[in-house]
Amino acid sequence: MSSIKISDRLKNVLRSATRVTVFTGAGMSAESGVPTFRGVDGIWKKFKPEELANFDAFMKNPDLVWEWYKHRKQIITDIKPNAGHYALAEMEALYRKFSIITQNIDNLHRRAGSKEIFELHGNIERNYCVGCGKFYENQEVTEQKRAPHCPACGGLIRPDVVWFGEMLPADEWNGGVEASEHCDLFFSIGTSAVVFPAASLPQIAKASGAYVVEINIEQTDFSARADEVLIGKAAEVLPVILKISKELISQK
Ligand code: BV8
Repeated sequence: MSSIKISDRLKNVLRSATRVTVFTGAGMSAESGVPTFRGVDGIWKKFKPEELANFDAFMKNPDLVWEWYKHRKQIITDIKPNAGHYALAEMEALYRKFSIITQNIDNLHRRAGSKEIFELHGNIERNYCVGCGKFYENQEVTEQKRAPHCPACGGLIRPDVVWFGEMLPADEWNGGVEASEHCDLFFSIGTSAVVFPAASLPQIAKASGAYVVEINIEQTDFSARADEVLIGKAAEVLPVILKISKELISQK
């Protein structure tokens, strides 16, 4: 039996909730083999993510930034959703309303079968031209070593992700705020809660009266404000929560 213990309070909320919102960060995909954002891997260690994930860096050295994203696109191509992604996809059917708000750009929630997903920071499988805005799928551009140029207008093509200093896509952000303001239960999973405005969502949920549960392998800047902190790997904790939810709801 798993060593993961959840409180009676959380069991009551899992049984009675009608609306559940889940907020995820890079730790959600760690067991799929995606390096966490601040644990930047290998050759990229010499760069701080903030130095590469910004528009000025791209315009100053498009080939370097493109090569970093090409490296990350390759990682994403080779990996699969983990048991945590699949548990969340299955939990969706247990509740009247179930929303996922992710900071991740790896598309793993969608590939695991989740339906309502707000991608706050974009998606690494999409690209667009900075000149005319035309979208390009990865297979149209990724084999190019250097930053590709738009056949339609000659502009530089960039990954469709939100860089530091850039606004989050309005629909995704507004959807994420609404899902945080109107839920009975809010999970904050695998995020260091340091990148804003995304990191304000757990606080918004708390202020709106949700029961807020953090799942992480260690304490974060938000832990003290959570109602409950479950220390463990997302891919191990979430299947346990799914199992308990199913049992509680079947007893209703
Ligand atoms: C903006 C896409 C405004 C690119 C990313 C206050 C308010 C508003 C903005 C700011 C502010 N203060 C500073 C800012 C600016 C900045 C910011 O927040 N900087 C930080 C560094 C201080 N924010 C922005 O620039 C945002 N835009 O504010 O625009 C504006 C206003 C007017 C006009 C113009 C603009 C845009 C931010 C988006 C940046 N893009 N990603 C890409 O990925 O290449 S952010 C990047 O960090 C990723 O999306 C990542 O998801 C995100 C957050 O990191 P985490 O997901 O939390 O990952 P991390 O590695 O940090 O942590 C992993 C966690 O998992 C750890 O806690 C670990 O313990 C845990 N873990 C590990 N393994 C497991 C696990 N947990 C469970 N199980 C495991 N197995």
